[in-house]
Amino acid sequence: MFKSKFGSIPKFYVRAPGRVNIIGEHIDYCGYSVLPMAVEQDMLIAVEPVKTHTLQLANTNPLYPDFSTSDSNIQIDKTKPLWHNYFLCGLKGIQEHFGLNKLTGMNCLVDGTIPPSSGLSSSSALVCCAGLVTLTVLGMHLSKVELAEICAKSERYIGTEGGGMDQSISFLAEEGTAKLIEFSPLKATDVKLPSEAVFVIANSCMEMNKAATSHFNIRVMECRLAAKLLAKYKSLQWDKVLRLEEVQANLGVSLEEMLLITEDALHPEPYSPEEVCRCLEISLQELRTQILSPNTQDVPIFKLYQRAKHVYSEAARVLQFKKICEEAPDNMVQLLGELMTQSHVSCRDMYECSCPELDQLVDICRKFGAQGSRLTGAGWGGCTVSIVPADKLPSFLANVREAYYQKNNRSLAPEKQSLFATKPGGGALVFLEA
Ligand code: ADP
Ligand code: NG1
Repeated sequence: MFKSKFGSIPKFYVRAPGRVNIIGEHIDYCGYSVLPMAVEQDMLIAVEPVKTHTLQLANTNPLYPDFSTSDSNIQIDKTKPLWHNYFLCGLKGIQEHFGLNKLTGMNCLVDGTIPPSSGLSSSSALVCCAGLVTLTVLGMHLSKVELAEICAKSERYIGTEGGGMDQSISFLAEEGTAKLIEFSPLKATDVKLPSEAVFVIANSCMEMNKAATSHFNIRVMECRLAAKLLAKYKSLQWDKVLRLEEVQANLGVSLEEMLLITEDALHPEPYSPEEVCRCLEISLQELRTQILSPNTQDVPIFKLYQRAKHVYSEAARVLQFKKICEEAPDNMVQLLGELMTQSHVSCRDMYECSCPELDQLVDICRKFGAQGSRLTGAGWGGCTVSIVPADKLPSFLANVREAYYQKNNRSLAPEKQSLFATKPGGGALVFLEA
């Protein structure tokens, strides 16, 4: 296909994997550690560097049209998350890092096997792959941590205010181990998963594109506002605070104490923008221009209590999960499963990022032998991840296939990657010709 598109053959190939987040949802952008692993599904890009400053992109999937540009001033339209814009995010991040103002010329053919908008990070895999492609064409070098940080920042050009989990695991993953990803400074530590259990991904078949709706950014802003209100309540310098983790760090208290402080400081009834302004003693204009993102300017209510409760409790569950993996007690799979199910309940009830199909799928997975099950990734659709005792895997897969997919006429098509067991895969790589 590369030959027929560009009349030449590729000089090298780059792959970057998607990921499944085992536990720690919607907390990376609050500064808290998460626990993902890379999946085998990835983005693969075949590349030919060219001397002209022209970028030509093609895709093996006809859903994604060809794109080409020679414009050195890389523009990314935040209102339309078209596929080539994710590539441009990665490219722009690297060019800016090195202060380059001429477009890096190349012909690229992209091939992806990660189901899109399903919580397995197809978007970040594409951004990371494009970043590593650009770095390789330029003949420059960066550490994996630097690459992850650059790509986390540059994916925000698409308009979503994400944390850094997806880009970090795409670069820092290693085969055979999940990772605890910590931020500021970015660090990945091995977490050995139980050998007697299997992690199974099931796709609800409901797609949700983060950049095309405001759901995701509303949550980021709710967490930001909750952090500011909590900081003000505790007489901290609230205007400098952006993330819930900063409040905890400034107070020097435990996550359990932060849950109690949240109960004292915030109320469960939703906050109107006017009430937020009264609490912070700022004007609506200041709220909009100095705190909120462009696509959350007209949000009528903010659920600050519920979002903060989710974040602090989820951050604690991640640490408990890691501790159980380290101590490996006899009932380890059951304990890990309980944490995963608690995480789903919190995502569903406090964070409101689930949907009826995900809830049904989680129930079905638990009914047929999963010790725990939860939505994974941003939510509002996409995939679940379940922990299943290895000896129950065949019956689990057969029963879930029948109860969720066949009964409801939902797709088992290979491209949907509907239901599969997965193991921790390796991170991004460049394949050069020998
Ligand atoms: P995810 O949760 O998978 O990261 P997003 O909704 O954030 O989902 O991003 C999905 C977008 O990524 C798609 O709409 C598309 O623009 C891009 N994308 C995903 N897979 C591919 C692919 N194989 N080729 C090109 N673009 C892709
Ligand atoms: P998805 O949509 O699953 O790739 C998003 C964010 C993550 C994280 C999760 C929720 C981006 C690129 N990704 O992941 O950083 O916040 O939601 O835990 O914004």
